[in-house]
Amino acid sequence: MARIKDVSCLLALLASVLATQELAGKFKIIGNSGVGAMLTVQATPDTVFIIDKTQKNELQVGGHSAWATAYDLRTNTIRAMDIGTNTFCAAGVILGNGTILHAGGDLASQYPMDGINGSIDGRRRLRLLDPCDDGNCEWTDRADLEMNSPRWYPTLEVLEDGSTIIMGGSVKGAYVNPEDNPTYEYFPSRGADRNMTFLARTYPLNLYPLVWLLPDSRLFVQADYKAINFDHVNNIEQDLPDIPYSFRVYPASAANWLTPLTAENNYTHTVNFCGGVSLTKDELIGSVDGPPALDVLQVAADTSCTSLNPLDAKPVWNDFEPLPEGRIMGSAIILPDLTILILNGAHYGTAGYGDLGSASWMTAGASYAESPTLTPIIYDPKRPKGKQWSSDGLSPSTIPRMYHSTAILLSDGSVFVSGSNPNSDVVPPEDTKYGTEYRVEKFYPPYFKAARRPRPTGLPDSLSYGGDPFTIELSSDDLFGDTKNIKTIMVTYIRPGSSTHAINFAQRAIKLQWSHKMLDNGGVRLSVQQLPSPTIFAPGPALLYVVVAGIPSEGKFVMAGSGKLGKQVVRPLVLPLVDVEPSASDPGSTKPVPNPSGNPSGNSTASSSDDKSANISGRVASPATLAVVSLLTLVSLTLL
Ligand SMILES: [Cu+2]
Repeated sequence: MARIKDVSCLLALLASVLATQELAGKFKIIGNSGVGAMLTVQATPDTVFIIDKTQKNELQVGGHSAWATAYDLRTNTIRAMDIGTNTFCAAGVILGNGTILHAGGDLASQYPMDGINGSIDGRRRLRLLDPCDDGNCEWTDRADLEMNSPRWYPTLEVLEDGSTIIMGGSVKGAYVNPEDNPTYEYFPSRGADRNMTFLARTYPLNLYPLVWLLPDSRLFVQADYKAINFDHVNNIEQDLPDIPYSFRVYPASAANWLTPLTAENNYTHTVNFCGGVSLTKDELIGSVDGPPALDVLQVAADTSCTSLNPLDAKPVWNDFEPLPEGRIMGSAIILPDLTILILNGAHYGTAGYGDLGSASWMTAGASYAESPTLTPIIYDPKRPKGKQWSSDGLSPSTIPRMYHSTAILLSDGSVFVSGSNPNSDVVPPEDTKYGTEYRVEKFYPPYFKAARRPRPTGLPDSLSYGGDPFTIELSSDDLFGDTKNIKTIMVTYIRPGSSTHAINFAQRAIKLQWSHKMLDNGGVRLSVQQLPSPTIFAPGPALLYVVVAGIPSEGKFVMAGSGKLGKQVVRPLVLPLVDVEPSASDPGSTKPVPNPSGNPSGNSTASSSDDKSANISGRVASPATLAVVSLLTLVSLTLL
């Protein structure tokens, strides 16, 4: 009996492995968010926290409609969470101590709701959550925890001490900024609001300014067609060239990301924008609180992609391969193999929505966007020109993800895709073209083809700034039985960020250098560098992956820095010792063969296009087949 039970367990395991392999490149509907997923964030292994605006969701909590849930990834079930203030179009980050901060929002219940479903003015509110997987954490949403001033559509970016800057926003909601708040402040507070000229100069196209922390502690900031490097401590703005072709900030909502930071690219910070809306401010805006000045449903989304190194001596915008199809509201997700996935969004229009009937051209319900971009696309700069963007092997979603959609990378390497609600309240899908969407999907990138994922051991719980390397081990099976795969190993550390409005606040990735030593059992021990500095990778939790032959391990949430807010200890970075190449005749060799790059995979975005490791489909098939064969062998051995 025991043997039959073992066999059935193995067969069940094999079936589930094969079923997951089948999902590579596809979407799968996994559950229901309970509330509109306007913002999603994950900071513990098994739970995604979801925040909506105040609206009449059927799900109830505390005697009113819920507008926040915790989504359990183990069971695909939700728990309603009680937030009393209006969270409409706020922003979120994970602070350096692992606490989630959600800041800003809109006026109390300005939408057609009954008193029971009303909310409190959320424009100044700071909501905090110490995330958990056991169902025992709740949002702190208290009147004594507020910002200096009201902020609807503010931007958050985590700073090198794990605190956050809170930048800009509007005093109240509209299509674009109707009543500017051109100031910034911090959490924890550093005192009164400080004026920011750039925000005044980019009004009214300055909602959710696009911001990244730079290695010199300044911030790159982009809004309207303008960009600056911003010394927020001394309030000094350095003008950068205008961004070409189209505006990228909300409501153009171009896909945007920071190039993964690697030793090969010298941790050069490169900001990237793809898509958007190629209109001038005057063409787009009639009045700041009215609908767009023209029929935006006829305005095709831009295809251009452009990037900038803000700290270059003479920064210039560099075009790179355009998108094969124009896209607004695309969410750019840095995957564990450091390719860039873009999904969600639309072919025409802009972000936002209006009151039905407020413009004669409104034929997509309340939505200012039309024609969903259902097919995801992956950018890999190591592929040949003309193929760097590719949807090969990727299937479209069946669910339009229009305005108020979200996407975040999960620890298993899949992407949690949710939201879409270009409506002022809950509207069932049967009542309008783009209704309130509660269905949650996972998108499975191509590496899910693998039958087995690497299972590194010895992953640390935290990374320091500088200091000695840490040690991890991979087995022979983790190398898919082939020591040649050692040269493909990447250790990547990714902060998925907090997703809202096609922005993942604080998303960034770094590739860590390593050296290796063969073990007698055919495995390998890696010595891996710590983080270079808190301005390059700010404190707080992020996912650590080990990628072999393009197949990532499960990511582990690992704390960057001390786990506390405040100045971080930074020590000299000790790089891993000179690498030791494996030798076919002597796998345990310690022959000191220098490794010129310090990391043999060479997987930086600046790498040459002939690096075969970039070919995802090519590198997945072999190990996947091997692993299925070994599992089948195990099954047949058990049967004997
Ligand atoms: Cu919004």
